Amino acid sequence: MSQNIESHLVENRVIKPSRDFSKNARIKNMAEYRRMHEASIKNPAKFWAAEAAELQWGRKWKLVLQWKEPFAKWFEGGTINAAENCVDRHAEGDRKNKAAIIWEGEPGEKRTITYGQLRREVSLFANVLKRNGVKKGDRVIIYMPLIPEAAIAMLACARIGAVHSVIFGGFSADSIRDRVADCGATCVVTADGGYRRGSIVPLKQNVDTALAGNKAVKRVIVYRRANNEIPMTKGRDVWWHDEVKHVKADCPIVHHDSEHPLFVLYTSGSTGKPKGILHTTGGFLVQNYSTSKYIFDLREDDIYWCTADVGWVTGHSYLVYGPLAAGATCFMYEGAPNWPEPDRFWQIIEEYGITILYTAPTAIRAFIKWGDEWVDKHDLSSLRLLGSVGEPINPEAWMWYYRKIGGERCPIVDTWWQTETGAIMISPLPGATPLKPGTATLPFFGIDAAVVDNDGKEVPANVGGKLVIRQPWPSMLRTIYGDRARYKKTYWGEIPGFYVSGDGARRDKDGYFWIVGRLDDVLNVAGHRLGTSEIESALVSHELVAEAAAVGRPDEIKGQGVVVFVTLKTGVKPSNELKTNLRNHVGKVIGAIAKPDDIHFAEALPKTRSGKIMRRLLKEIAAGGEVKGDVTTLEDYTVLAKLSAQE
Ligand code: 7RM
Repeated sequence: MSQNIESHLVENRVIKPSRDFSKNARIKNMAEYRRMHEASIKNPAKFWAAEAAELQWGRKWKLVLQWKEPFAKWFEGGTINAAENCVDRHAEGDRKNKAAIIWEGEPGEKRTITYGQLRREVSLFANVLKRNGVKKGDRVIIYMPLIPEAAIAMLACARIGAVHSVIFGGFSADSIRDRVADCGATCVVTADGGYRRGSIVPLKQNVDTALAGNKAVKRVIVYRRANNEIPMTKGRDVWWHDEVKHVKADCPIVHHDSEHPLFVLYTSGSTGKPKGILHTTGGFLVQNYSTSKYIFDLREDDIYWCTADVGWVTGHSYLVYGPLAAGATCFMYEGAPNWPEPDRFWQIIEEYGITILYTAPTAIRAFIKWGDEWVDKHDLSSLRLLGSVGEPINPEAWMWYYRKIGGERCPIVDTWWQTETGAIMISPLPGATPLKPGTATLPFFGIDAAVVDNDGKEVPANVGGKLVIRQPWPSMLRTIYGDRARYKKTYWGEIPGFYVSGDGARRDKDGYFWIVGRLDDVLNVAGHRLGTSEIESALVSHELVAEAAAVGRPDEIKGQGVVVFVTLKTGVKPSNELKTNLRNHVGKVIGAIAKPDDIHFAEALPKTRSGKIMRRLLKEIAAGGEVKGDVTTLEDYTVLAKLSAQE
């Protein structure tokens, strides 16, 4: 039996960057990319030092990298302040009155905050934190709606060297309780409530439930957002708007060690129990600044919109730290994409003249499902660059995004990275890389990515294996909070010297990386190891299918049978005939080996709050059992009940 993952899906479409885009891009062609990438792999310290030099440091570093596997120190001896780089640096000179954040609330309120104003807001709140006893190194939980104050609170922590841990506004009291305890937080920043699909999420109430019996948390600072009635616990709870009245708008910058912790973020991964991923300051900032600049091709007049919530890593890296370090104008929207109607995103793009849109495949598949008529109502001609992150993007969804949203004018950067990697690792460069729908293409500068077998040996083209990184990079996680042994074992214990990502991948003849899914999800059918993404993409390429998830089910003869859960486009009726058609369609696109044994039609698939399909749960359903695993990261519990109940 082969240990490698097999690949059967063939994608031949290639889309070259337009001359117009390349002309103005920082990296203009593949020769330039290859030359720079090669040099950066031979001497990563040189590349990263040049990028770091574009930021503001208190004291310059002595050593770019100190590597004692698996522990890295980047920019050793240097001191830096993330808030200074994201805010103060732009608050003087030409960008002082430039919009840093443009925000729209779900009910429709609009706010614009310039860099000058952002410095004032961040400084005020940093002083509020200090006034409330928060000191350098203390952990602060941020549990907020997607409002500017979420970013302000993060940057205020960074300013004084407090370590933030942002928790999704969609998570429950239980999730808060676990995370507060795990990171030993002493302060919680929250809001009375936040808006989601027209109703109010009771954030403060969840915090109260989570903190029942907790003695470690001394302060809860509450921002008034939704005006819902909430109780305030005397001696513990204070209002944000009252507190700022007592402090000055002047909070001088203190530079922290480059390796000073910036934040802990709990992974809401689709498998297992959440881990507290720890990131530090200098390296995180450098790689996020650098990737924002090269991959999103940021320009002074761009209005850049990353649709991620601050509660997941994309919100940290590409809604706050990366683009602000680059002095960009960031758009932020609080609510749901289908509120009040499924065209909210397109309306926003038209109204604000968004130029760069960075979103997730789960959202793109939802838009396809809702129908083109919602897109057709709007003028999207301001867009010039599109991005995708979070899951493999099915080639058909990619084509729709390219044609329907990008008007065949905008390059798509399909960016592969993880909470653990802290910043983008594999991605096209929009002015240089010829695109193929469904692949994140090639590694960023300084990133030594490879696809290897169990012994760490690179596999030939089009053979699947483990996606690894063979050299440390600046924004890599430093540890799992409070558990160095688990860090070592999980990421560096499998293949000596290599970071193991947990993803399966293959490289094509051009060296492009195709992610075939999480290795825990790989199917084993009659000795053939099949990644989930190819089967799913084959289904999504059928005109009636919106979304699909493939899992294995124990099979006496084949080892595993293929079971798929399929969501149909709005208005399409499920039928047995359609099942037969879909089975044959997969057979035609991939081959008989991947033909599903079972097809379940589902109204919706179980997903994490960040939109990743939770195949682990579907696997339990496919095997005919109940769902027993951890479901705390599930977005919508009713989806599970509906799936289990149906035939
Ligand atoms: C940024 C983020 C990480 C996992 C990762 C992959 C999957 C993310 C892509 C992707 C294919 C992509 N962090 N993933 N981006 N797969 N193509 N462009 O998502 O920690 O929440 O998830 O997400 O499996 O390991 S994360």
